Amino acid sequence: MTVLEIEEDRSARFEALYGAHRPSIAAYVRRRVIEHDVEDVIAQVFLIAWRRFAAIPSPPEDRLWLFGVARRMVADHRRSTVRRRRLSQRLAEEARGPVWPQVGSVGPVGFETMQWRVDRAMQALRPGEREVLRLVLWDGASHAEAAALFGCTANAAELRYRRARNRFREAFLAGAPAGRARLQEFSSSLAPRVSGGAQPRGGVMPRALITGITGQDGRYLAELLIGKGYQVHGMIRGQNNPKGRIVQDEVPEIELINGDLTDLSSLIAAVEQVQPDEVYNLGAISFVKLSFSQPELTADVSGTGVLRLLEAIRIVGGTNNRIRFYQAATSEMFGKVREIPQSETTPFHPRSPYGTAKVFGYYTTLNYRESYGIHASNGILFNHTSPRRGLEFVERKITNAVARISLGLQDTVALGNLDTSRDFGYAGDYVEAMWRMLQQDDPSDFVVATGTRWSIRQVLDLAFQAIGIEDWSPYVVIDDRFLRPAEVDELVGDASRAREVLGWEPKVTFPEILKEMVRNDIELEQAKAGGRE
Ligand code: F7E
Repeated sequence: MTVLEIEEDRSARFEALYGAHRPSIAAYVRRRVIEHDVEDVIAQVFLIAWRRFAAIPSPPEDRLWLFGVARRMVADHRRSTVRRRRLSQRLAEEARGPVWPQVGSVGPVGFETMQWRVDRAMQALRPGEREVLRLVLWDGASHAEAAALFGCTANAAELRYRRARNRFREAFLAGAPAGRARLQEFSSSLAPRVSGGAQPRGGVMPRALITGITGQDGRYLAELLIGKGYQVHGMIRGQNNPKGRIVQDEVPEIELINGDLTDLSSLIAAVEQVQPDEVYNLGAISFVKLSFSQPELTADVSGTGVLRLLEAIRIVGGTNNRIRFYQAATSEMFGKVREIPQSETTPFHPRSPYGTAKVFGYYTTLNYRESYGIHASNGILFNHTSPRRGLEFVERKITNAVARISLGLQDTVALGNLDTSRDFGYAGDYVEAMWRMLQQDDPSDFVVATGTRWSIRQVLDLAFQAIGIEDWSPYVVIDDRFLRPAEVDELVGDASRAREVLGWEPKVTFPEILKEMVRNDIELEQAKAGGRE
């Protein structure tokens, strides 16, 4: 049974406006409620939307409103007496605890100090705001229950709650300058029923959401943050994505969440559910050569995807937005370079659909910082590598081929332009710079590079030397298939600003990491060959 079938003739306009959103609402609901209830919940969402169609605040076609209804339905669906009892028990336990554990660099705080800060912040609120916060946060009431008590719609109650929560945060911070991470943890641990997404969590770990979690940088960053005491959520695309299992085997602490940079509603849902302190946008179509054959998809994922994620952060974070954002910008934006070395002030001249998409992402990040005051930073990272680097990128392609040649599994390696040069660093060092950017008081943009330049010929020298071969020419063939319509000839970065402001330095040199990659590839190839025997 669907509402649309029953009511079709009564509102063509409704159908025109909302029919289009049915698939994404359905996908949203399906991800969150148990299978046999899905159709009912979707039908109810549309029934409510249809009944209140005329009263929907303008613009009436705002699909976010429809998602608001869906969220509340999902929240209602999930609510149970058992859950509610567990929640109040947990709140009572937390309130009794003598000490708030350490968060990041902030030391432990006695509960009394925390209580005092909370009381002060509560006193700074208007009576109506206090009422809604007490009801929803402390008593665990749903927005629908709050609405019944206030005599307004659930939607209005939710809005009122959000406003109150934001003002509370503001007042709390005014009394506790060092308490950003702790406050977010505190208020979100007390916000189990908000919009049906966030659930109560124990502890006081800061939360990070990482897009592109299955890539090289996502995996290094997740490990770094987990080591620093973060709860890490990795966004993953598609159903049963096999890469998800690989990542979880490698770093079991990561919690995976569904979402797609090409789907705004899934990003809103992810940000809503995770309630992150920090969002790292590492997701992209990152292979420059591929971007020439899939330019539109590249623009959508690597360019407009940034805009969508920032929109999700803007919408969920509300006024006085506390979510910090990192955008993985790139040296490819410099393209046909205007100066050597390239720094934060060097003009951009991208040479590929990938580069142009990243320039869009860069300026969008800047724009959300300036327009909405979001703590949003761009890391302009030069090439960085590791044993986890994808086999399509030149340096890993070379180390893997060298390993196979040394084991007699392959005779030659086919490459494109050997005369280009890049500034290569170690990915493990570069994720440290990302994190440092988000710990600054003010958002900004930083070049992250080693300042050293290596041509592809030099990469071949180093890799072949690792297996004792000085003259690699018999092993390398040039193949036009690996050439690009437009090339970036030489990149080398000036990371002085990152050094001065972030105190960041690369620790591993390129020859060191490349040697390690050859060793690792030999091991991998031996293991594979062993498995085949
Ligand atoms: O190419 C040349 C190729 O694909 C490097 C991405 O992580 O870094 C990376 O982009 C150079 C180019 O990386 C082959 O023409 C020669 O000049 O390894 P790449 P990239 O294009 O520099 C930046 C910072 C990013 O942001 C990107 O996401 O090597 N080259 N022969 C070759 N490249 C490849 N892939 N394969 C060859 O056979």
